[in-house]
Amino acid sequence: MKFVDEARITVQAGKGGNGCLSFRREKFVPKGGPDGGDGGDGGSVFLEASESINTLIDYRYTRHYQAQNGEGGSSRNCTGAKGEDLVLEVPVGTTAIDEDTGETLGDITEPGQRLMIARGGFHGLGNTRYKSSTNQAPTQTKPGQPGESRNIKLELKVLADVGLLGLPNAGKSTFIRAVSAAKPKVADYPFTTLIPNLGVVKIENHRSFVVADIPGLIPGASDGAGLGTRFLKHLVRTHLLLHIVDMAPFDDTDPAEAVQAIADELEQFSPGLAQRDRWLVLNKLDMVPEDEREARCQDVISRLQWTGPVFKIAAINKEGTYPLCGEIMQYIEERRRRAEEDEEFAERILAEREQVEQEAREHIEMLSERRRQLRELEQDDDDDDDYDVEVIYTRE
Ligand SMILES: Nc1nc2c(ncn2[C@@H]2O[C@H](COP(=O)(O)OP(=O)(O)OP(=O)(O)O)[C@@H](O)[C@H]2O)c(=O)[nH]1
Ligand SMILES: [Mg+2]
Repeated sequence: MKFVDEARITVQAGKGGNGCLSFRREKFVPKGGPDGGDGGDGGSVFLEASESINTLIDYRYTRHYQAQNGEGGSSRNCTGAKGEDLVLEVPVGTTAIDEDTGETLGDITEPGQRLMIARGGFHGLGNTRYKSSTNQAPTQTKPGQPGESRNIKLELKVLADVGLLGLPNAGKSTFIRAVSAAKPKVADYPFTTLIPNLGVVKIENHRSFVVADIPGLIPGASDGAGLGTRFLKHLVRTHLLLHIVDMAPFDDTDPAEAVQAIADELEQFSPGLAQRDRWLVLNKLDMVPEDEREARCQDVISRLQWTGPVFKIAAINKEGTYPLCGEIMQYIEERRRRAEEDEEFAERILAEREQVEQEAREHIEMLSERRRQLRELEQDDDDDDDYDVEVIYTRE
């Protein structure tokens, strides 16, 4: 699922330093010539692509960015120092748009690529520059130019790093509300979420990941029951799946059976996706009396013979969600790092993705083929009806 992450910032490049008005005054040099130096250029503002950032969330918190001004020139023909450039790190894939003109300033597509989004002001000129044969003592100087100022919209198409799985009502949307600024609808009835939505989870500066909340799955979903499994295709590119389990279902569904049912649907949809790392997130523990919690969790874990990571949370009051997000962030960073260092690992991830993509496509095609056949059958049934009527008619 492509989701556009946006941030609006204002950038101000540095002003150029003013030129200096000065004359050489030394002992024995009563009428020294002009010696006012030029100013320094103002610093510019750049975007630079970084592979270690994958969302624009930091730019929603700090919105104004200013590069340094150039210093003014001084006497003895000293040129002022150039203002330092300001480099803003953004994820690969970011597009910068000038909000006021609508003009696209550029796309950042390669790691390390730089794009200037506000040019620093040109330096001013000192009076030395104006010396000529006819003017030996110029008093003219030029001030530094102002730096460019722009309102910039940053846009990034993000993909989910983490996918949420679970029965309807398990608390998937509540979880995404607890950990991100996304506000999907939450309600105490199944199928509240009808379309997938994404949330960006910020751990700290430059550390964030994206979670996809998809509609709940029910047994038979891979055959089209409920809203079906087609939304699972949005999880193809995730690194990790969180399996959210309602530990206090009002209809007394067995949580272990609920987990197994979803795992079966996942397997039907794509065996490759079923192999992906999946963490168990036992939710709504605020509804379980404290002295029963451990036993109830343990019971589910042992009946599932679950050996992977397990987290115990109450999404509604954010209990346990912060440590979970910390672990997710670490896991994703670790995978990214490994993919950078270990070529074989990176290739394996790609191959797995392709396999899942292929399986997802085949499954979705199979379902639409089946629907087509069903429609044809219904059509045939209609024909039969017509036929029956005809027979009755001839008999009469
Ligand atoms: N007590 C309690 N209630 C919760 C918790 N998490 C979610 N709920 C409630 O469970 C109900 C379902 O939550 P949702 O977040 O809408 O569930 P969902 O998994 O997104 O459901 P669908 O969108 O239908 O698939 C809501 O009434 C939530 O308030 C929790 O930790 N504790
Ligand atoms: Mg929901």
